[in-house]
Amino acid sequence: MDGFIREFLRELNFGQGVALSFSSINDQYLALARTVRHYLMARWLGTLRRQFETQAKGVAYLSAEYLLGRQLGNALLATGLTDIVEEGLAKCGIDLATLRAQEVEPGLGNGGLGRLAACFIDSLATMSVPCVGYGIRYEYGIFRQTFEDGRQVEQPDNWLALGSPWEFPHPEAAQIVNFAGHTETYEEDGTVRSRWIPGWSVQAIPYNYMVPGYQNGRVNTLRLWSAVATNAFDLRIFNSGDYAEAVRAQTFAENISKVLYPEDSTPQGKELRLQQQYFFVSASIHDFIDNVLPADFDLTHLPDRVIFQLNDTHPVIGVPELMRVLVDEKDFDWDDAWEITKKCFAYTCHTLLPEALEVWSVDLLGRLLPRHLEIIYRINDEFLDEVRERFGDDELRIRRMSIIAEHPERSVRMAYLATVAGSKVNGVAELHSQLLRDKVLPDFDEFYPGKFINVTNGVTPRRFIRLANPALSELITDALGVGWLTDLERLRELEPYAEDEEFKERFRAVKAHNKRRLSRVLVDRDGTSVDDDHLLDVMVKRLHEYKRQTLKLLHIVTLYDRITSGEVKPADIVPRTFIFGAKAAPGYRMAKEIIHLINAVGSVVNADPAVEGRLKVLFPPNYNVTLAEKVIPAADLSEQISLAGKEASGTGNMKFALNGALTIGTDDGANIEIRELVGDDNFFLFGLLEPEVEALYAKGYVPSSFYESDEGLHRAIDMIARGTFSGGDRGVFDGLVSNLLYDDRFMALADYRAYIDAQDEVDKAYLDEDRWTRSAILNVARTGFFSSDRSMRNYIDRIWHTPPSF
Ligand code: 475
Repeated sequence: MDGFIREFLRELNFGQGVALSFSSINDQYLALARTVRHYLMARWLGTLRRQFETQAKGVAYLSAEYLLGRQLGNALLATGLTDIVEEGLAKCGIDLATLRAQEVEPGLGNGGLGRLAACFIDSLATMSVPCVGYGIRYEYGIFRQTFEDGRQVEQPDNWLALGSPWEFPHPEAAQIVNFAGHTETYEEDGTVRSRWIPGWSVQAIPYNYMVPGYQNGRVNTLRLWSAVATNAFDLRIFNSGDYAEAVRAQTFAENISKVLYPEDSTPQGKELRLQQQYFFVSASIHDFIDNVLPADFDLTHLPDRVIFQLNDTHPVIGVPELMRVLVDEKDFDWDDAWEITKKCFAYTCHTLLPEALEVWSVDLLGRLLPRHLEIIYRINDEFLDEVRERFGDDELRIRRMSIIAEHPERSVRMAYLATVAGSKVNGVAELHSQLLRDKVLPDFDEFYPGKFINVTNGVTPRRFIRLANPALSELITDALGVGWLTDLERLRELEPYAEDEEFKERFRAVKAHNKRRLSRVLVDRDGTSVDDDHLLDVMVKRLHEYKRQTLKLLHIVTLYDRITSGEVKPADIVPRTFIFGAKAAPGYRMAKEIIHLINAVGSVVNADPAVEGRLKVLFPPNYNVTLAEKVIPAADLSEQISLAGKEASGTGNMKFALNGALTIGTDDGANIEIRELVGDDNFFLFGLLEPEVEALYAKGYVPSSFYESDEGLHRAIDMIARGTFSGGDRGVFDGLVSNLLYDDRFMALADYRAYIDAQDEVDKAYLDEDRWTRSAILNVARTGFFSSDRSMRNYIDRIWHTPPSF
């Protein structure tokens, strides 16, 4: 420990340049972070050296998003230094928890997809599998959400402002990324070839981040790219004397990595977004070839060294880019290049919503990446020839399968390109993968037998159990000993403890402790609190109509109505605190109206003495990974209520179950697998099944008929429409109410009655404390399957073939 104190004070004095007695909390945090990273440095360098020596095959994970969460706690856990550091700091009069709270989380992702990438790279490091995560170092991550009069207001997330002790810039390893211009043909050795004469270029500067394995001596790398203007570009303009123009060019270049697009699941087709995608993918592919492979490497063998995993379609432009590198830069002939490329990519799809499938207009793509468009056309021509060979001139089929869509405008379907190029295509939960094959890409499934597989998502137990829930972790370790954190199926051994009175008592104490801890956090950040004896009912996820936060609201309004109308006495209702956490994409109007309504309902319910102590609605702003780590361990009930067939997987659902919350959920995404594992008795299932949803759409869904025929629903909607939550003003939520009554694309009204009935069952179950605890323990014991280590094992065995290295 003395060694640690010495190192820490040295960092504070010589790194940060302050004396302990004059240091701010931020000084102390930065010095501590740098001290901790020293302890990881030897492992990192060792990993890089061994990687270079063995040249083992590795994963290059290509993702536009990494929603990492805070780094300090995870780094301490990985090194096993937490206790020493805590005691050492205490000797200096410093509280570790205070320094941990000082860290601003890198919010370089929107939601599930970005958080999944962060869980996956954690698991790969822990499993000693070679992996480089490639992405973008956004200067501004996901916006900070505030509320003004109940409405969402977005603030810039300047996460780098107070210093960024976890990153290592490497300007010497910069890559040049070209854009625009034109292509020209030329003749060489009697063949006609094409080449790209780019119009402008930017530099991509890599910033490296450590990805420490859990106490295994390995540290992998996350390499995020930042855009700056190229020197050459600047110089030319500077020399022409136009200083102002030169500075403008610099700003233009730096815009590329300026900000994360806050749309989740709804691509906007913006040019800057395509620039971001090509920027990081091109830099990454070149980086891998230049810096990870030896100088004399024969790229014929590239598939033996790397698999580029495409995290959704955002990096799919990497397919024509690798073709361009091989054919135009490395002189491969087309067919050989295509054989190599097909083996080097695999594609994960994360959605089923048609509007979420990314397309780029040929016009835009041709302007920004003219050579890539040519390559895509040739890939498509040869692919469609193969289709014709198999199926004859089935023109409808050809149109359906073409990578190039003709309507409403000519555009490139990125999911199709990824499917044609990828060695495997995977969905993220059983149902999702099934629907992907049957509904989204059926022609491709027929054409490529065996290409489509399922890999159910997972979450890292290091962050989401050990770090987020130390009290539960200690209880588990007391029962099972060590080792379960890297072998999560061992949680099964907890099953007998579901009948053990002493264990149950301790389990309840853990939940109570986590509720108090959450309450303190909420008091500090928003001046709200959670009541100890309330059932804590939580819905945290992006705000989306298909996720149906509105259905949750209808339940709350119904309970409120039952009390205020005198139908039930306040004392006869199970007291609940509801917590919402959700950001809406800034341009998604309906989502923003739903946020407004949640806040409006909260204001009225929380201020009404008639329900005091019985119902409380909290909506802490700016839900992020940091808050998730406090909310999830405290929850009793996990809300997973998407319309069946719409949520690809969900990963929050897994985190809740692993932390001993019971799920109320539809037959959707990974909910299905959770229920199968925990058992029907320990899961509250409700709602239409996916085929029933389809049947109802087909026959013509009339939401108002549900409103007409269900009194509870009628009353709840009328309360909103009447202005109960808007000071009597009927206009405020008119759009939202009309949408529910006359459109309701995601069938909240159709599922309302089943949901309310299931919630009434929840109340009954909660009143039986013993039964509830038993179920909660069984949820923990039976969901070890959802470790992202297991997901990674599936990818490794079935897609990547990248065994652990050392
Ligand atoms: C699914 N994000 C979850 C999770 O597999 C699933 C899309 C476009 C631009 C930016 N972000 C996105 C997503 O599509 C996304 O997060 N999808 C989610 O991926 C991990 O568990 O069901 O909705």
